Amino acid sequence: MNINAIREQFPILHQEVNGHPLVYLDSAASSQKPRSVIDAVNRYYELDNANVHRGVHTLGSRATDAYEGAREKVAKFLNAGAPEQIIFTRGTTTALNLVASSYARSMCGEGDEIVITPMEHHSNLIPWQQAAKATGATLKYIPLQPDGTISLEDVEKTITPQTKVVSVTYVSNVLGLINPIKEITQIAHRNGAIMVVDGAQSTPHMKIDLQDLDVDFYAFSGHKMCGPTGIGALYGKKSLLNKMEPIEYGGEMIDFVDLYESTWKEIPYRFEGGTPIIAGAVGLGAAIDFLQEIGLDEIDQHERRLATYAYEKLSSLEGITLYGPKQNRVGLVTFNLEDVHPHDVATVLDSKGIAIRAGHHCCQPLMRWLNVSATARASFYLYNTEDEIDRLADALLQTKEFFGHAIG
Ligand code: 7TS
Repeated sequence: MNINAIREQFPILHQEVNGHPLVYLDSAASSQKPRSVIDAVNRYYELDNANVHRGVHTLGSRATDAYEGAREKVAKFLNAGAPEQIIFTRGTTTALNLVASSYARSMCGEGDEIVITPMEHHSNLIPWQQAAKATGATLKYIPLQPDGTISLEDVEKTITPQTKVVSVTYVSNVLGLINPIKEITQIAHRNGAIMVVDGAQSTPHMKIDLQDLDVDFYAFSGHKMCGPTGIGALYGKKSLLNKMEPIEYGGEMIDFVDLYESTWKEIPYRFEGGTPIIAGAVGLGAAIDFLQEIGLDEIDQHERRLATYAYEKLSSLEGITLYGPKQNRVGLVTFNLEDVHPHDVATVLDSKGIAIRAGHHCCQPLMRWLNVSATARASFYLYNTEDEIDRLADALLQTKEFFGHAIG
């Protein structure tokens, strides 16, 4: 991977922030966008913009082709099978809410179980809490090992024949670890449960093969993988999607409407009520082209190298605590500096042009499990370099010294 050539393609990276060259280490929150994605969205608005699936005019056909072409790209990118198994949504949050509201609420009842983990992002936790409350099902958690990983013995113990849904994140946005999704899926299926995967932090960084994983639903966001905000998707197995009721009603999703009764279109359209996110889908398609041209395996390896480098570099700092396992981690490092609040760490780093995230990362139960109220997190993507990690480490050293003097 030629990092300089890649960086050249991201206009936003070439600026100074607070008098220093920008070091963007917050891609787990949202990634930056390459010129090709920005241009694809602009080009769509400049040349092809119209509503989809209705007009007989030329722009309407071009817009429809662009939108449906993006769906095909997503399906191929994830090895999803058929394009109609891809439902465009606003992102991971909307996709997971769709499964929890439509599938889980109609399939779960008293005595049934929904199984998740304490490391879930709120987007993969609250929808299941609410579904459990609405249906009388029991919400159960696979416990975490001391380093934050989950063991397959615990998965075997937690999932039972009463379990209807298991929903787990592929990659933790705090611990940086990769969960054994294929194995958990097999255990879920053996017990007659369906497997839902939160792919928000995996899709941007590693090759995903949904047919090989055999998961039932998979959710992800475009904005974390070089695409625009406001677009993502839910993948579902056809047999399950065909059984599901829409959760939004209106234009685009109907077949026949009468005064008192209506029927729905086939999948995926029945889940895409209203004018869809056309320009967003076009941008997502361009992001997929961009990532595939570089190669997901290359990106994955580059990030693992950065994560290992960052883990080693940061762990040599005195008074730092790093969270999550040392091995098998993707491109992020979550940490705390002794006696310095993570918000103060992020503020000092920002003054040096370094963007990291501080807070609970939408994982309050996980913060409680870690026994902290918040952490700092540096997250990497294909455009980050080892030099930038050196700048992070130097800035953290200065932060420690600054606060050490302030306290002392
Ligand atoms: N699931 C995981 C694992 C995530 O990391 C996020 C966003 C979401 C779901 C929600 O994605 P959205 O696109 O629908 O918002 N995570 C983060 C983060 O770690 N910092 O900011 C957003």
